[in-house]
Amino acid sequence: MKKLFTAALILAAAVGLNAETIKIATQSPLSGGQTAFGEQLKLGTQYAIEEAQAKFKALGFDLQLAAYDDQANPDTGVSNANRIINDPDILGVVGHFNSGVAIPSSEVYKTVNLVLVSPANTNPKVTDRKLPNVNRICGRDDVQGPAGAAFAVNELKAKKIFVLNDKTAYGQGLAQAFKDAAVKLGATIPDSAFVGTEERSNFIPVITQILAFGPDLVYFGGTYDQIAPFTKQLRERGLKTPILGGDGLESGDYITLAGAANTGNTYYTTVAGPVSMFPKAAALATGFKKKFNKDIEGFGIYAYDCAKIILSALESSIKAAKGKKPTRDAVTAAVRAIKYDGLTGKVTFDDKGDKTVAEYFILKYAGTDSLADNKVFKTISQAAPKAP
Ligand code: ABU
Repeated sequence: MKKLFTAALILAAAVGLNAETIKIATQSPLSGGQTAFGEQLKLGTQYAIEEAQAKFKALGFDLQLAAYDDQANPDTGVSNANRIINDPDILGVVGHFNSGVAIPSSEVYKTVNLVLVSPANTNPKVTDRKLPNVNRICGRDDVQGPAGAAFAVNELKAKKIFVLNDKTAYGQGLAQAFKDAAVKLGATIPDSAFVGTEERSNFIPVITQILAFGPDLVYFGGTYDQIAPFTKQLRERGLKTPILGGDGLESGDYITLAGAANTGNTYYTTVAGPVSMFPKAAALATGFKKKFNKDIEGFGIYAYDCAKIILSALESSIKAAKGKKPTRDAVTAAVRAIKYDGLTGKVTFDDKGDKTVAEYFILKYAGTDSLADNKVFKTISQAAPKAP
């Protein structure tokens, strides 16, 4: 009888019947205007998880993705975060896309020391709170904003700049960082030319203000779903000056939404460089297209690396626990200590969870129908600023 029981156990292990479940969650907008970004984040993570499933099965674990739609909304993110911390199988989170959602949601993860690794959140406050469970592999807006300002003033020779923002933690913070740096470099940006708007469709009132001001550059701290209709309406009213934005502007959906207004006079800085900047991501790009019938974009590659970092931390924690399911505390500590050579470069984290040295890219929309045609003007590698 005992022999039969042992044989049944071996057979069950072999076919994975008694494998314990480990889940990695994603939180990103999977509905609403920023779905293109949210999907990249989810699918990049899914790709890494599916690649690792056989390896984890051999370790005795059934590895799964738990994808949550935070709708780019802080309340939804927090509500999902409460569901996530109450699922004991979830040992790590890749997310969020929006800093304004990541900041309150990460306070919830902190209560159980659940690790978060972000491919996209750029607001300084995400890591300046020094939470032990919060990390990001992308750069920060207090570097991205000044990089955009230097490009606008020194390269595009902008002197009079109108600055818009979407009133989110990301857009407002980035626009402020841009403005402060541009003014220091000699640009003119009076208070009347620094405007926050949550408008998504009718930009005529603010365009009237812009036309009256007569800028030689318009900066917009926001995301593609808002900037594309703004661009269309601005161009329809005859203003041909360059538009510059941050990483929220980098999406294939900007091209679709801007339509005929995608004329090649739109520039952006980004913290998640395009596929062309990462030769090691070529196989991922091909596999992603085959699996999901979509082109991978910068945030998809960064999400893949975030998931791989959590997977690597899980593996080392399982080993340290002699094959048992690791604790959230163990995985969180292993992520912070990681030395990871990813598709986007080498990752180590500083004492507040920032990538020790992050990359920033400056690009121009090519005016074609492919994001991959956009030209990289400049790449900057910079150490994360210290917390205030
Ligand atoms: N950095 C991309 C835009 C999202 C955010 O940080 O809110």
